[in-house]
Amino acid sequence: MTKYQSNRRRLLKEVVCPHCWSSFRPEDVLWISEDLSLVGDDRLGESERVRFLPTEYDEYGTPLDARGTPCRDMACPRCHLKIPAPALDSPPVFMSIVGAPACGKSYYLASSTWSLRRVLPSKFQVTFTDADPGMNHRIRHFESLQYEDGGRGLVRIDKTEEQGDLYDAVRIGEQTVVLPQPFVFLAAKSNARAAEDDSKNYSRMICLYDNAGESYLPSNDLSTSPVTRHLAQSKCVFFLFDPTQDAQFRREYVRRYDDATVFDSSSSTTGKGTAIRQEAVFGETARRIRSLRHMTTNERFEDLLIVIVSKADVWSRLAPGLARLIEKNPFSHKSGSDDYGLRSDKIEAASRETRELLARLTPEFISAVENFAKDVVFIPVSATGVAPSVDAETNASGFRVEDMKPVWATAPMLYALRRLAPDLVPAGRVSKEAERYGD
Ligand SMILES: Nc1nc2c(ncn2[C@@H]2O[C@H](COP(=O)(O)OP(=O)(O)OP(=O)(O)O)[C@@H](O)[C@H]2O)c(=O)[nH]1
Ligand SMILES: [Mg+2]
Repeated sequence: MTKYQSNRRRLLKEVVCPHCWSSFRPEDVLWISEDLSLVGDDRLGESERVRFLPTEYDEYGTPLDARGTPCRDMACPRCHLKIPAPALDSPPVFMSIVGAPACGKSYYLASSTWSLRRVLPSKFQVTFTDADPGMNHRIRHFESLQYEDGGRGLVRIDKTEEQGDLYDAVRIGEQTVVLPQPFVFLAAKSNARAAEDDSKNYSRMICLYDNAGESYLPSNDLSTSPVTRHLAQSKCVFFLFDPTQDAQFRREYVRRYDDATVFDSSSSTTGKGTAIRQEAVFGETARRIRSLRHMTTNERFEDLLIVIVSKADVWSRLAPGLARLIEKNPFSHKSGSDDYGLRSDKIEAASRETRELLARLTPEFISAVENFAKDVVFIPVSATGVAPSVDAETNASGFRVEDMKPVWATAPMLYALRRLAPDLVPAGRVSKEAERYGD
């Protein structure tokens, strides 16, 4: 046991790297030198700081680099990329965000993390923070761009690219492997709640991945670019189904309301829907999961599959009962207490209504999903609450920060946490009182 281990906190037996998903013992973690003269790494390149296994420590047990400078940052022994400190003591929960190009993945992610930063501490006494601010800078940028700094006219989150600065290139053996940058959050009980219950499960490290939709198309899964292989680890797969890209949804909308302009503006770059069939994207995702997890053809996925039916502001008119249900938050006060709990019953009721609509309009998608997974929940979400506007001069589309009103953006993650980390998100009590006050 190293000094680091004995001096600090209770470490996990096994750490999983959020970049390359290899597992290692905490005592094998590498440290990143602090002294600016110590540069050069065989996996990351000449300009990267030196990675090393420490042998010298200061009086506080902090590892010292070859120049005697105390070090703060750790790295994975396999890929050498930086590991956030909570990775060593908070059990990880991996979650993948999957779907066709332009289905709304990046908007959903930004609205969800932006909303969770508020809802988890204020309602559930759980802090939701960046496990490493540097690693989450892109999502922070999206959150402030789209939800915080108003008064700048129309703004938009750019399409996620398949290459560039969202990925890290690492030399592993003879190959250069391209890995997606994860977003890593720490969800931890607030001090008050942790003091009340002495459960060992005080916190979780939540690792989320947002790929370009194109990375889920067949033939885009290479061993040198394993950018979607988080699917092997994920305890929850969020698959976004975008009704504005579905011909049947469009037809039904035109039949009922005689106008599909809102569908056109919300399916973004592709105008009148895409040529990509979403059940084919789901089929390819299922194929990858089967192959990565060595599942037989008939075996069913046993982890949680949440189908997020995105852009609900556009299509929820097709199901008025559902539209009313999602006007209220899916959490409620527990009677006689200031604490809140999650109303899974409301989410499951919304799931049944959403499934019914999908089964009527896209039976092929429902059948693909339900043949693959045992446990599927359908959750309607609107990341924006409104359709995009178009700038009259530039013809570019975007959203005004002032207009943004996410609907049920926290529901998928709260539901997943309730199932995967129930000590963090308690159940809301269904009481007459709660119903009366509309909680
Ligand atoms: N009406 C409406 N439109 C949305 C919503 N979320 C996203 N959009 C629109 O859909 C477009 C695509 O959303 P993105 O989040 O960039 O889609 P993506 O799935 O990340 O796409 P890729 O990065 O290409 O894979 C956006 O430019 C918005 O115009 C929503 O909640 N409601
Ligand atoms: Mg994107």
